[in-house]
Amino acid sequence: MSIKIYGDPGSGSLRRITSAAAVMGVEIERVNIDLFKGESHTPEYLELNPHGLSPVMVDGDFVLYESSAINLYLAEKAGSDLAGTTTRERYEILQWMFWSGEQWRVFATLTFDEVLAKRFMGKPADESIVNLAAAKLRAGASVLDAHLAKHDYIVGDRLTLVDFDIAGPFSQNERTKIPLNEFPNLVAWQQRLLETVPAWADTKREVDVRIDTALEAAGIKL
Ligand SMILES: N[C@@H](CCC(=O)N[C@@H](CS)C(=O)NCC(=O)O)C(=O)O
Repeated sequence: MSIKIYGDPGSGSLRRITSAAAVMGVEIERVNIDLFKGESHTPEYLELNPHGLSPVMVDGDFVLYESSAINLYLAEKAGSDLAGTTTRERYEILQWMFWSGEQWRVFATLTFDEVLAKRFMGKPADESIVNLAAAKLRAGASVLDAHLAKHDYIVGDRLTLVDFDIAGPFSQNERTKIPLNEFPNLVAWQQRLLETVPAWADTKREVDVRIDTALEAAGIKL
């Protein structure tokens, strides 16, 4: 039975899973949901994830949400080293994953909601939220930038799942204008991922086409 992944092709979180699955050679069946049409809030979808968020994984009778948890599950199933091979490596990956969820991506998502999602609803962005998120992102980015001055990847000088987690905000930064380009080592690491991990480049194109097409259809110029 195939592993189903529900998500919108424009989602940076779906991208974290589809990229990791491709690198790990895990076959997945994509189930498209349209977030612009609110399809993560239908009664059927809320049975899968009562938070109304995507992506969601369904593997037989096992339903799992949160992209990092899904990636860890897929890595364990595939016996992949992307989740780390030693105790130290595994816990460093978890450390950065928790940090990324609580202190990093959340501010990129907040910016997306203000700058993009609200435009689709015909509402203006709340600049105080955008500014707060930018300050938080700058604080995180300056630590990442110093870390990446000494390392090619986030953990262990090779690609792991947490590179996709922390790179997630790059999925929308050209549109949301979050301040990532001020940090040269962060940008160089992102470029390295795009050049050395074909799935990361493929999924960037998928996100760009999906969001840019939706913006054009709605007549929104950023
Ligand atoms: N922490 C979650 C983030 C999930 C999330 O923010 N998903 C967004 C798309 S990237 C979503 O489903 N938004 C729909 C909504 O807010 O209604 C994960 O890592 O999977």
